[in-house]
Amino acid sequence: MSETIETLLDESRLFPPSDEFRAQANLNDPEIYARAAADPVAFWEEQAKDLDWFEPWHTALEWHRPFAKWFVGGKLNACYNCVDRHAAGPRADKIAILWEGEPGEVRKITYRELKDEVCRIANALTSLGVKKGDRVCIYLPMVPELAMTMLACARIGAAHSVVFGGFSADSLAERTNDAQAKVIVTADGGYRRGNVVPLLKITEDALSLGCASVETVLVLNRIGTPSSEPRNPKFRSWGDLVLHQSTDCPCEPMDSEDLLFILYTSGSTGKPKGIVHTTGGYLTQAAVTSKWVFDLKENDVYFCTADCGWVTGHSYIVYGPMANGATCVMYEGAPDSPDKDRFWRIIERYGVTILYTAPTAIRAFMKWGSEYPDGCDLSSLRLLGSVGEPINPEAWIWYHEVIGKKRCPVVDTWWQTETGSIMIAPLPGITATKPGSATQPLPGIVAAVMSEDGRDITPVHGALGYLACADGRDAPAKGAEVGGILAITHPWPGMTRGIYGDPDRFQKVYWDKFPNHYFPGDGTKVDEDGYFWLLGRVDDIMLVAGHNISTMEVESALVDHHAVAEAAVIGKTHELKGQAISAFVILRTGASATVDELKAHVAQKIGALARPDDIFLCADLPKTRSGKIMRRLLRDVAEGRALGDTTTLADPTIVRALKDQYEDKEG
Ligand code: 6R9
Repeated sequence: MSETIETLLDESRLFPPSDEFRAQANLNDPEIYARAAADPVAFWEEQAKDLDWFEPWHTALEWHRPFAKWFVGGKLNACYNCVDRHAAGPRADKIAILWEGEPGEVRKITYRELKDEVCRIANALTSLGVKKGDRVCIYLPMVPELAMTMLACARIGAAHSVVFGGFSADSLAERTNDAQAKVIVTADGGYRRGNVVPLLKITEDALSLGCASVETVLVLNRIGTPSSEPRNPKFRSWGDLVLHQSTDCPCEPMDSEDLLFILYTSGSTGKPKGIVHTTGGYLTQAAVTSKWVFDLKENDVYFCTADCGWVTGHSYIVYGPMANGATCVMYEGAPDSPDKDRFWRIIERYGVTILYTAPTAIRAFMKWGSEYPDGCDLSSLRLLGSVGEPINPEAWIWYHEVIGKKRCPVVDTWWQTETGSIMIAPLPGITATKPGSATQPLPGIVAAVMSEDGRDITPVHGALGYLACADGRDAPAKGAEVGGILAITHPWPGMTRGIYGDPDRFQKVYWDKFPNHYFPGDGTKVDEDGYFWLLGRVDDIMLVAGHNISTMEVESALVDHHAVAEAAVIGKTHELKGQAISAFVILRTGASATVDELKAHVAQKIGALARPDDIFLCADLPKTRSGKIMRRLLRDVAEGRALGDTTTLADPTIVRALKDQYEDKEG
């Protein structure tokens, strides 16, 4: 990480918007920042008016830290805003979803057709007894029915909890039980890199672990294998239940603060947190940030490469773009299937104008070589986005030059499952970008950099550089950066309303760190222009290929193996994935297990995404006198650095021996 910081701070290139882009941009007057800052609540009220409300709100914000309520008293329906209002107007025959399956099938679904499909699914769920307030777990591959089922839930007022298809039976069962889901919607399988992911089999395994709340499993036939015949009395097939349903289904009027969805994200304790989002505030921010940050317009063909199993797929495949009536490209599979030019072929085929992807993918494309994008016509592109982890300047420049041909603004967007929507990002018609910086908080968002001891050290920017720090102390010299911990200091509409069923944990994880601010868990620097440089997590969460995985979660999976006595897991800097999972394991006396067996055990417990890259079997781990494992030193060992401060260790010889052994093994 220290190397990353150094490369970031050397970065001084500036990319102002071109005159041509600025002239056509949705936002091009910097005055919006000052207007929003003058009264953020009034500003967000203005944005909420872009949505269709059945009944207006009476109070814009009720704030009882840490719980916010936005647009209180207002009634609306997210599905109505994303589907019906387009299907009923001039966008009825506009393509909403342009889908490509990994094997190559294409489906083009208009807003009118989308409404019919969503209504059928909504009626099917209602026929299964799903009512407003119930939870539905969605465990589907990236097929249109995934987005449709999310919208169908929103239509009838049921909350969805989408579980990414790469999660294991244990993870699916844990999430299903925590949400007390009544129905699981899954498929017989999905395609990934030419293989079939056996989602139905995994769902069966999850049920056999005990999912008492589940009354029905609705099974989509994606693969079409004979084994997809329902084997369990709870299973109902899509063909029997959905296809003959009526295409009429009213939209449930939802209170602005009614639950829209739960999405699980990794927590430092290992137990996933069910992040709660409600309707009015979430949808307002998702919709408006799509328009601002991606400069989304009527004729755009927008391609976000995320999976709907993550928040990016929720806010920037489904809710944000569709609230704007956009055409969204959705792709089922891997970027290198059948070949490493799959994304570029998709862009060429459909004339994609906006691409939103992740640094881990960009680094893989760089490694594969420019010949893949160079072999395709990418001239339709006009804007590029990045999300999920810090983007290193080298990857940023490659993205800008090789994919964007230096024509397309690059928007690096910082946000989280918990924030609901983008928080820190450039406005492409206004902001001059710097490679590696997400630039500034969006209008209406107020962020700060805090010291470890909780002081607000945000530089207050004046015409000649810094005037002072927010806490009144001396300003840093011009040219210096201020480093610390990111905080969000004012409530925002898309903020999570809590952890499902666990208000104490919500308070503890996000609100105890600073007396008045939200603590996202990220480190940041702010430079002399007031630009934020997000530096990764400051807690025990790893960002592996952009996916959050807690060290504790992987450690628990390892010690769950009968041969393991103790395990310590760290995120080790990795060229492509950002971080790779590296584990140090002590086996029980007399027990034996191979490294491959332990890796497979973790994949089976959590999912393939958590499989450690390397496992090092050792005799001892470095611990403090109070018995805490010092992961910082294990990172030094794994990354081949000189050992940091070892004075607090109970026995400093352990880590030195470990380092020698590790280096012997690495050769
Ligand atoms: C949207 C999403 C959130 C964590 C977040 C941070 C990291 C995301 C980033 C970024 C630097 C960016 N992160 N975007 N770090 N620059 N542009 O990824 O949500 O899966 O909840 O992850 O990802 O560490 O705290 P989520």
